[in-house]
Amino acid sequence: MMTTGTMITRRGFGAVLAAGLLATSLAACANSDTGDDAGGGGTIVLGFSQVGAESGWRTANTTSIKESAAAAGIELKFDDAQQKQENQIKAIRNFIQQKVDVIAFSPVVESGWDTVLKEARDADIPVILTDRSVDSADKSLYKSFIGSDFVKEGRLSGEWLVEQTKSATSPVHIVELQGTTGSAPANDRKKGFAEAIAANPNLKIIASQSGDFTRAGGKQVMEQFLKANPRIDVLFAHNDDMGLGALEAITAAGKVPGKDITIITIDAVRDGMQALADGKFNFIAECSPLLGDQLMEMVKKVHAGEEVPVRVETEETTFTQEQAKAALPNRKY
Ligand code: GYE
Repeated sequence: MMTTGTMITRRGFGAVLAAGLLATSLAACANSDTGDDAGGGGTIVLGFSQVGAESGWRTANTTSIKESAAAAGIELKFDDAQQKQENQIKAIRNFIQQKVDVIAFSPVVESGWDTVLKEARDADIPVILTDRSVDSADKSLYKSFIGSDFVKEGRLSGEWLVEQTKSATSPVHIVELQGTTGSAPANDRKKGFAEAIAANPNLKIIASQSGDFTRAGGKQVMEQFLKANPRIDVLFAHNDDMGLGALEAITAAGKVPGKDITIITIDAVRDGMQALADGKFNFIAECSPLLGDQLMEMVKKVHAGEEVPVRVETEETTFTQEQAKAALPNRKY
C-alpha cells in the first residue's frame, strides 16, 4: 500500500541520514544523562516484533536486523510472532511495559492495529513499520514505513508475462499462489499483477488461493490446482518459497517446471535464484530483505526526536534465467 507524504528512495535516504547523524549522536548523549532508557547507560533499546520464520526471505530479514542492531550498538529485544497477529500485539504491549525507546515491527496483516498503536503513542514510544505497512487512516500512529513497493513487484511480474505471451491467440491459463491472507504483500502483489495482465484479454487467472508464503503451503495448494485443472500454463507465486514447494507438486504430476508450466515468483532469495538459473523458474521480481541498516539509522533519528520521511522505498530489480546465473555467485541471501 502507498502512504502519502515525503517519498525518498534508499540512496537519497543515505544522504539525508548522514546529515542527521551528528544531531542524532548529540541527542543520544544528552539522553544518557536522564537515565530514562530501558537499557540504561544511554544505549537505545529497540523492541522488534517479527512476523515469523515462514520463508527464506524472512530468515534473511531477521539476520539483517540482528546484525545491523549489533553493529549500530542498539540493544535489540526480538520477538517472533509465528505468523499470528495476536502474538504481535502481545509483544508490542510487552515492549510498552518494558519502556523500550523505539518499537519496530513488520505487521503480519494490514488491518487491526489502531488500538495497540495508540497505546504506544500514549506511552510516547515512537513506532517504525518495516517491510509491511498497516491500513490505519491515522498516519500519526507511526513515524515511518521502510519497505518495498509490492504493487510494483506484482506489476513487473505481470508485464513480463504480457511480453512473453504477446503472440498468444488462445487463452493462457494462470494459477496464482497468494501470500498470507490479509497481508500487504499478498494484497498488493495480486493487485499489481492483475492490473498488468489486463493488457491481454487472453491471460486468464483460473485459480487463486493462499499458500501462506510457505513451501508446504505452496506444494499443497499446487497439488489441488493440478488435480482440478487439466491445463495450467503459468504459475504466479507471491514468493519464492511457495514456488519451490509447487515445483515438487508439478514434478510429481509428471510435468516439467519452467517448460510445461512457466513459473513467475517474487523475492529472489538464493534458493529461488538457483531454481531460476536451473531453468525451473522463468522470472523473479526482487524484494530485498536487507532492511536492517536503514532501520537502525532511523531508530537513532527517531530516538533523537528528528523528523524522518514517512515512506522509505527499497530499490529492487527483476531477474531472467540468464541474469540469475550471472547474479548467483554474489548473492548475499
Ligand atoms: O515476500 C515473503 C515473506 O513481507 C516482503 O514475506 C515480505 C514477504 C516475502 O514471507 O517471502
